Amino acid sequence: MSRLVNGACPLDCPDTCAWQVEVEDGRAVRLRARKDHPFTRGALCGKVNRYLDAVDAPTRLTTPLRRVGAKGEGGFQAVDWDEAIGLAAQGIRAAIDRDGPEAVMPYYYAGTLGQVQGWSLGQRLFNHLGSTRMLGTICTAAASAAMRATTGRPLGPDPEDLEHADLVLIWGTNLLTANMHQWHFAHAAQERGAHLVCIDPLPTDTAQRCDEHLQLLPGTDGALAMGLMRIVLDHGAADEEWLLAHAEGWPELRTRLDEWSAERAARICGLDTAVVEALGARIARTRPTAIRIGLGLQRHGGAGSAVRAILALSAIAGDYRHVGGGGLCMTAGRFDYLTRDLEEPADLPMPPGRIINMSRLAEALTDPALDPPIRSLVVWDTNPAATVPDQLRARRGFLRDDLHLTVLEQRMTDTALLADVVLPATMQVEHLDIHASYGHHYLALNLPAVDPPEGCLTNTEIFRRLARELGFDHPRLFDTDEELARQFIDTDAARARGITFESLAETGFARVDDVRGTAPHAEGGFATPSGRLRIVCPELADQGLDPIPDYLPPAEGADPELAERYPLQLITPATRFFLNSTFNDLDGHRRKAGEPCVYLSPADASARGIADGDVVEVLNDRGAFTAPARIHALARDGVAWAYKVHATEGIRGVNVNATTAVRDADMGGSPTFHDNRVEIVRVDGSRAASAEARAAAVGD
Ligand SMILES: Nc1nc2c(c(=O)[nH]1)N[C@H]1C(S)=C(S)[C@@H](COP(=O)(O)OP(=O)(O)OC[C@H]3O[C@@H](n4cnc5c(=O)[nH]c(N)nc54)[C@H](O)[C@@H]3O)O[C@H]1N2
Ligand SMILES: Nc1nc2c(c(=O)[nH]1)N[C@H]1C(S)=C(S)[C@@H](COP(=O)(O)OP(=O)(O)OC[C@H]3O[C@@H](n4cnc5c(=O)[nH]c(N)nc54)[C@H](O)[C@@H]3O)O[C@H]1N2
Ligand SMILES: [Mo]
Repeated sequence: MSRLVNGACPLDCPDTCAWQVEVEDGRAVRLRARKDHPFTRGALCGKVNRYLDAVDAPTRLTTPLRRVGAKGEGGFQAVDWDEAIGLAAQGIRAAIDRDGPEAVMPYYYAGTLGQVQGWSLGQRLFNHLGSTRMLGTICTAAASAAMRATTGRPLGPDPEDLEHADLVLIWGTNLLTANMHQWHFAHAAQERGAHLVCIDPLPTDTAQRCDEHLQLLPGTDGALAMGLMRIVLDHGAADEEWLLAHAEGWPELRTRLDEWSAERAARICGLDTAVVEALGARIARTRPTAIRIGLGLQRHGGAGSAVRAILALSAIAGDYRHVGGGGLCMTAGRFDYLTRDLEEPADLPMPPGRIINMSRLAEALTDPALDPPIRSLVVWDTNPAATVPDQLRARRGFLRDDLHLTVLEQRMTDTALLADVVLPATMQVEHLDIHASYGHHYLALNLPAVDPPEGCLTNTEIFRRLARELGFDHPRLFDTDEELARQFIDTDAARARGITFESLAETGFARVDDVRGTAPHAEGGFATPSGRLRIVCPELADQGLDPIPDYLPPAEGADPELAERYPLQLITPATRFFLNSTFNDLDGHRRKAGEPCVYLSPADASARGIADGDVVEVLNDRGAFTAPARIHALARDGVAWAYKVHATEGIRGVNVNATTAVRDADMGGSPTFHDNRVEIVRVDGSRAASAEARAAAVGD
């Protein structure tokens, strides 16, 4: 007899799919997408429909481990849970005794987007003990800060309403890879005759399926947005009435646009003026235009400014008046009013701790001036040894003998390999969780379907045991998983919508608003003090930023001196069959993903004597990685790419982040992964080296 249990995909992806687990004899035997979930629509992606492979994988961690031998050698010994928790607590206590609580730092991210397993008791414990606090910037910080400044919170049209737009700009995101279920709604618009434009330096699969592809230079989106606004204005299509009623700062922006022209924008973006003019004219005449703003474009030095300029573009022609029109980046703002932050309950004492930007981890772990140094790092739901910028420097930090590292994990990651204590965690089909979404408007409850392997505990249970071992007794550190899930939606707004733990347990998911089929910002309704969209945001001046939208060049992309030494820009975006490093330990996923490669244009390859398949080194002052080269006919000259985190030495080891920089973007302390100059050189002895060269080498 089998039964079906409602759940949700936990991955860090805008789609947060609703699924059902089929359980037979206590085992999860099949995973099915919910057909009745309006965003999931009966399909899981190519990586998650094999999620159960990860649950049963031979690479799954099922017993606590302590390090034996030197750091980084990979020697571990199985220990029982009491000893493991004792060792983790000892690492924390020793750091506090030596340098105070700020010598302890928690490090977490979105390995699961579940509120319970990701964003509750761990943060409570470390906040309560007064540790260093982590500023969570690694993914969306520039876009989030830009939206805070402009729309107050991440708000916009309902992603499902994109099907009503007549022009859709898919800007800085590869929907078919990273936000697959959004594609359905863009495609539905296309089928109706809408024009789809992809704005991306790379020839992605999404770009191939759009009607037009603007293959601009990386980090120049702000210039494109300014140029397009100027053209819209010149066509007399600025919606003055909407702008004056529902936006702040239109007169200042209009003046700023005097400095812009199609030619100037085209020159900066490396595009034909006629192409920019044509798109501007199309925007001027097409209502509604929708802009799906991706996160890829905000991994550059001028990222926040670019998102602000694009949001201004989304407002200039009055698109927010129409169903499906306007700018859409993330949807988190739809959940704020009906959910609660589980990390900082009001009744839990939380002494202030210093704040460290997670994207600067490599620096924080190696900076001799950091006082106190980080001596105990506790990591969950993330694999920073692979995913933070400046990987080689981070690795040196992780290898410090005076750093105690505890890692909660499901599998042996690059980070877990460097740990003093590894604590095996449960997976989504084994624990309770509750999910909001950053790409649609549905909450989901994930019920445990099966028992975890003996030897695995939920993150929350690990933190309860750690809190007890450390001698804490505040009840908020010991709430059960169900209590936490209930607290998340314990608001009047949720009750008013009939959303309760019980209702979610019954249905699996619930819509959080009624904006589908409406134009929610036709009359403003933004989360700013005035409810208006802030084209000009005066507070930005206090941060040394321009309060009026404008183009801010990328850091390395626009550096001519650096361009001499490192002529190629390297973008390292999402790849289809992994999620960051998640699933890279699974044979099936690895087979589908293929070998990690670096892609470059025919001209860039031939200028370097590189043939397709040659092993090359990708390098800059920070480090290098090697990979086979792939020559891509549609690559733009000067712009190469390699997929993020895809390690080149087996499943772990050096990856693209050996070359990326610890550097903040203009807003939010965001990292700048795609703003990265490199050179690519053929490695001697690579496959295509000429026979003579090979013979000569042997002769030597
Ligand atoms: N299959 C899969 N899905 C994923 C992920 C994954 O690893 N695999 N990752 C998840 C996570 S954590 C996130 S944050 C999202 C990320 O998903 P996206 O928002 O799609 O972000 P990226 O993959 O960083 O980059 C997307 C696109 O932006 C382009 N891009 C880079 N620089 C620029 C620029 O300057 N201007 C413009 N216009 N485009 C630029 C890249 O070429 C790339 O095609 O996806 C999530 N979904
Ligand atoms: N070069 C380059 N680097 C990038 C990016 C890029 O575009 N280019 N993108 C950046 C972005 S957008 C992001 S979001 C970061 C993401 O980087 P990470 O947060 O490091 O993401 P993952 O590699 O997926 O690691 C998540 C880990 O969480 C674990 N996990 C999942 N669920 C649980 C759980 O319930 N309990 C425990 N204990 N563990 C769990 C998984 O096994 C996995 O190892 O990477 C960034 N790195
Ligand atoms: Mo991300």
